[in-house]
Amino acid sequence: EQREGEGDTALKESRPELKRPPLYKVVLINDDYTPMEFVVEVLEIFFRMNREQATHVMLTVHTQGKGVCGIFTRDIAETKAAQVNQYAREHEHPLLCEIEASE
Ligand code: TYC
Repeated sequence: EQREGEGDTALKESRPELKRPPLYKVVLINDDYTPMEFVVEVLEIFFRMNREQATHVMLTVHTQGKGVCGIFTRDIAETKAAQVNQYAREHEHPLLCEIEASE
């Protein structure tokens, strides 16, 4: 059992047990070289944020060292992180995107 309180409640109460998949945070890591504007564009393109949301997340990463771009199932999280890292390399920026378990 991954989450507390589920048990065999479904059987006892004949309530369907809806299993939620494990979730993963996609996080951006700060560095000294990637331009702020590029990070904002990445957040707009790959995480469908508007400029205000993207700027807020970028500044969180810049000041706190890392920040959450979104929370997804494992496949989606891995794909998003890989897409961001490939896009950053194509533009010769050291920007790093990682995933970490959530919950
Ligand atoms: N620290 C970078 C700068 O001052 C900006 C930056 C923000 C870089 C977020 C990476 O994930 C990042 N240009």
